[in-house]
Amino acid sequence: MKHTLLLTITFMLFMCSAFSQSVVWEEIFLTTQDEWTLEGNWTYDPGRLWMNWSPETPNYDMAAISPVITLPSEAEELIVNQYLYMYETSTDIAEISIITGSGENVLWHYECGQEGDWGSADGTDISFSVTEYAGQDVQIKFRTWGPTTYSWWWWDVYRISVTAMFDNDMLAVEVGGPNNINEGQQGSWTVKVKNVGLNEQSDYTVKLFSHLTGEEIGSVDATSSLAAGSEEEFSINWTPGEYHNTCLYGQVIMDNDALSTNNNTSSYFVRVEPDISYQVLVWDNDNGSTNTETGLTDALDVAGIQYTKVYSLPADLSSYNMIFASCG
Ligand SMILES: [Ca+2]
Ligand SMILES: [Ca+2]
Repeated sequence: MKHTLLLTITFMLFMCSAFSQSVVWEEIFLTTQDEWTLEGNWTYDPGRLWMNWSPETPNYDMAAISPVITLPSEAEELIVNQYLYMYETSTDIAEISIITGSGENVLWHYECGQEGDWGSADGTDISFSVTEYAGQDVQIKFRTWGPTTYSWWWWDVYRISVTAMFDNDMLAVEVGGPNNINEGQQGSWTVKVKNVGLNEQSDYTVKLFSHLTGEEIGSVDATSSLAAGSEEEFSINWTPGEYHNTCLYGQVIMDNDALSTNNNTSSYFVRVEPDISYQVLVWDNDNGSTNTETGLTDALDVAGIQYTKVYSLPADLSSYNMIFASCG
């Protein structure tokens, strides 16, 4: 009985921590990585940091070392999203370490030359507790060594993040609703928020803004309590005036919120249609290629703009106000 109870409590604590972590630092390698130290075959491409087998190098020992990361006192986990892709069996080693003011500790030691590939090609998470380094300045080090880089294909690192667990932290998740509406017409958008802290919350406000004008579209106060790890959606109405394109974003505001970097959602495109009718033609003229025009039609679809798609150009184009052609 005691054991069952203890297990249940441990499980609940684990569940709670798993649902209540805030991302306090994240790197997804979309911009140049000047602040990283990249040795040997480690390099950067938009979307990943990676070590390639080429140029073939004997007796190699190559590391990629992150800039200094200041871990908050509530730091919980380091999460690495990666893929190790091996070519042949050998004695190569891959390691992930954490460098602190007092030295270097190995978090992960993997005999890649023997064990082979690790993770899936589009990235698999591996996580490490960093509670013992909380409050410190650290660096993350990816290192591999062995007889020759020829035994590798490559090692991809797609994303590195550090999570923390705060008592009070609200997260603005996303905006939902129409992408296309007529000027003067009322629409309703939702802002989803999540309580990623440990405490229940009831005293917070959710707002919706337009990027183009900076206008605050609406504001709603929470009326009930939100448990740790739970999400809630708030509806906000908007009757846009003149036609324009904009992006909306949601915001959550709470007095004692511990982390402000997660209080805004990403942008949500909205097109306010003018009160005129117009005809759009998409001429798919790419010799049967199926994807040449999709960037175009996807953009029109997202904007909610109706169009007629044809494979040969009509003789009479006088009814169209806009004509797009894909060539190939
Ligand atoms: Ca927050
Ligand atoms: Ca086509």
